[in-house]
Amino acid sequence: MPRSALLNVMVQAATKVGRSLARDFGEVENLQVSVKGPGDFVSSADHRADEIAIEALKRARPGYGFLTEESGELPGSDKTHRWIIDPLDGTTNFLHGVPLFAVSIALERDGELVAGVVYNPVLDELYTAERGTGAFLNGRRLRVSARRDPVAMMLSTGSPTRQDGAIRRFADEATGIAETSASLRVTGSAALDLAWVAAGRLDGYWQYGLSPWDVAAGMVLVGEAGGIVTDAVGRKDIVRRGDIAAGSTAAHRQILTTLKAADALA
Ligand code: 2AM
Ligand code: CA
Repeated sequence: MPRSALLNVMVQAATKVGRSLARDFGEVENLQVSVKGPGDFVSSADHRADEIAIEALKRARPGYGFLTEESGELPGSDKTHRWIIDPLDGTTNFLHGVPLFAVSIALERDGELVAGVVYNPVLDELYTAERGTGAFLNGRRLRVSARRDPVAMMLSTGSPTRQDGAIRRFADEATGIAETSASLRVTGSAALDLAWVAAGRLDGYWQYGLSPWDVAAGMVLVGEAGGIVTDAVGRKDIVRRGDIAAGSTAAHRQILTTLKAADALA
């Protein structure tokens, strides 16, 4: 199926950002062994990626506003459209030379997410979705996993930082999930976790403390792949609260039930 003009714009921006990230990632791998480490270099890679995304999207759709991790809110003359962008999701992986990172670009129209693109330039995996037309990986249609038995499921989460003060809850919930499913993963990229849920690689995913740019594109992917996305207690308002539970219907149910049981023990 040919891509819409809108998705073409988003894919062009994402692949341009991806090329810049991939180039800089090569340098980060070299800097691993330097005494100073790659920290400063990574924040400039992040800035470069942000600028490339904004410039490409501005050129294609001049009036649209932006919300990006690096630049914050940049209002446009068109008040109905806003790009929500994470130029480099999985920063810690990138910093450590782990190739699990992505650029994430979503479009919001009248406050609703209508399209999402997630691109990992190292694996050359391009995930695209537009509301009502399905989710795709490099042009191949995606469906969330069909596994129904929780003990066969592979689920994923993100670890809190020391500062979050949520390590105890994380440990309790991870224990609950590990006891009831086949396998637990912590990949370090919310955007890729959601893309992988859409692709049926992961059955489900949950995490706290996220921002809109971490999840906006991935939410469209999961929805268009037939999955469910809510906050961690089953409500719809994810982007405001910052916690997320996503998966196939069966995995989503399993996650919510397990989190509730683990939180009740706390
Ligand atoms: P980032 O790489 O762009 O920072 C890692 O668990 C995932 O959660 C990444 O997608 C990361 O995005 C995101 N994240 C957002 N806020 C975070 C925070 N305060 N601490 C750790 N990860 C965070
Ligand atoms: Ca992020």
